[in-house]
Amino acid sequence: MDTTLPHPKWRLPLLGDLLGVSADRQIEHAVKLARQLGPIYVRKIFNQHIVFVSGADLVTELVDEERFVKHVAPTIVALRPMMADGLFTAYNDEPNLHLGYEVLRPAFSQAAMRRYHETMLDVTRQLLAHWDMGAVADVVGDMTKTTLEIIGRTGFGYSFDSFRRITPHPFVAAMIRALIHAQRSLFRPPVIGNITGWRADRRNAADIAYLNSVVDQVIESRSGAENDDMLALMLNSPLDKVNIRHQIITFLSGGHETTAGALAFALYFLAEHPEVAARARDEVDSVWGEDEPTFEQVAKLRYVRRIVDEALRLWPTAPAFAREARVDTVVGDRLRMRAGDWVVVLTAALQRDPAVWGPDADEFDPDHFSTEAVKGRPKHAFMPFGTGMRACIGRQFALHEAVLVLGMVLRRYDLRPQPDYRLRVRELLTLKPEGFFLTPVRR
Ligand code: MNH
Repeated sequence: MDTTLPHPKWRLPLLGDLLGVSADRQIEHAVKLARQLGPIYVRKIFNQHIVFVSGADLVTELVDEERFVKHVAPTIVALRPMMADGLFTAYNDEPNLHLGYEVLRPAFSQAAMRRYHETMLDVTRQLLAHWDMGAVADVVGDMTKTTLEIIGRTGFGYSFDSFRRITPHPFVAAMIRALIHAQRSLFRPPVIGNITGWRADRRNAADIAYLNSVVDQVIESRSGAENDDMLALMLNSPLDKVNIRHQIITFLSGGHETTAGALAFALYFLAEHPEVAARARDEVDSVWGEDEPTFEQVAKLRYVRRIVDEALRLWPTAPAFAREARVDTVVGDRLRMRAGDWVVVLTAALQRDPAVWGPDADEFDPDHFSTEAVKGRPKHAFMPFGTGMRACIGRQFALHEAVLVLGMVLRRYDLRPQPDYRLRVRELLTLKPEGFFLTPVRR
């Protein structure tokens, strides 16, 4: 790999550029470096050189599926103890990747979304009932309840009873610990880290065993009746039991974390921008009226959808993905790659590049997604759901869910932020606002 690219100054023989950058500040740091060093740079982390790309022209080459493919990067490999050859963590040549796609694609068709709509609505009603009590709302906690409940019930006919709990379901707690463990394992010094980390490893093994036991319960509680959700599709397929377990963990976690984060960021921006909230509410009132929305009416909220897009532009909750060269190739005349070499596409920086998004790239403005604005912009400057063959399978699911929830919330409440709150972002493989509360007040 070519290492003559711009790079940070500090180079320690053992740690590389890691000095002073904790495992849970990696994205923040990577974005800062992109601002200092430009659209492509290289970092040394331990003994590995990693290239970060955030320029739209370079990225436009990297999405070319003839030359590049998803790379299962170390951040994803770290999840394999939990998700093995499930769809997200599978290597490109694993048989269960292709079989899994074949089996699960129908669960993400438009017809399937139509079937999930009523359940999504029902969970949203529970959120509103909860917020009707008028207390200060823990936004990330409540969005997590909402999205976990939605994926549990639509995908697997299983409720975590999230809204009847004071503390998060133990499944969520175990998953968060497992994610923290995976994230930290990436920054363990080689060899010695495995010795000092044995206690954490043991804890993690217990957490994963617990996740598996919950999933087994989800499967057992299935009555066998006619059903066409994700679980039914898998149980009636050649996928083996162990792989089904890994797919379920993949969907339960991937299916709720990123969407909960996206909703929480959108609510943060709505609370900070009452003029945007007012315009969105006008749209909801005129398109939905007083009734509960039908499936078709959700996608008609064009402005609310732009709010979701804009929140995902500024804070892509899955903030990066990796691309691997399939052949020897050169990217933008400056990056020579051998087949198998890979780079990180830093969406979190790409989507704020002033060269593409203009001088107000850091400002929240849903009109960044007006028809005219979209027309004048390179297609690949916005990729919160990744790209190509292995782009997010849950994109339509997440968008339907997010627009539905925001529409229902906007129609019913004024959102009062805490006056002194400054946005802090928590990184746990995905991004979420930290310590963000607001008071929903009935109109
Ligand atoms: Mn989702 C892949 C972002 C919601 C299931 N998802 C990806 C990728 C991104 C992504 C980016 C590509 C990662 C990569 O290239 O390595 N996903 C999101 C975001 C949201 C989201 C920002 C919500 C907002 N994802 C969902 C939902 C589900 C889901 C909801 C399931 C119900 N996502 C997946 C799966 C993959 C994936 C499964 C793996 C696809 C693959 O690697 O082939």
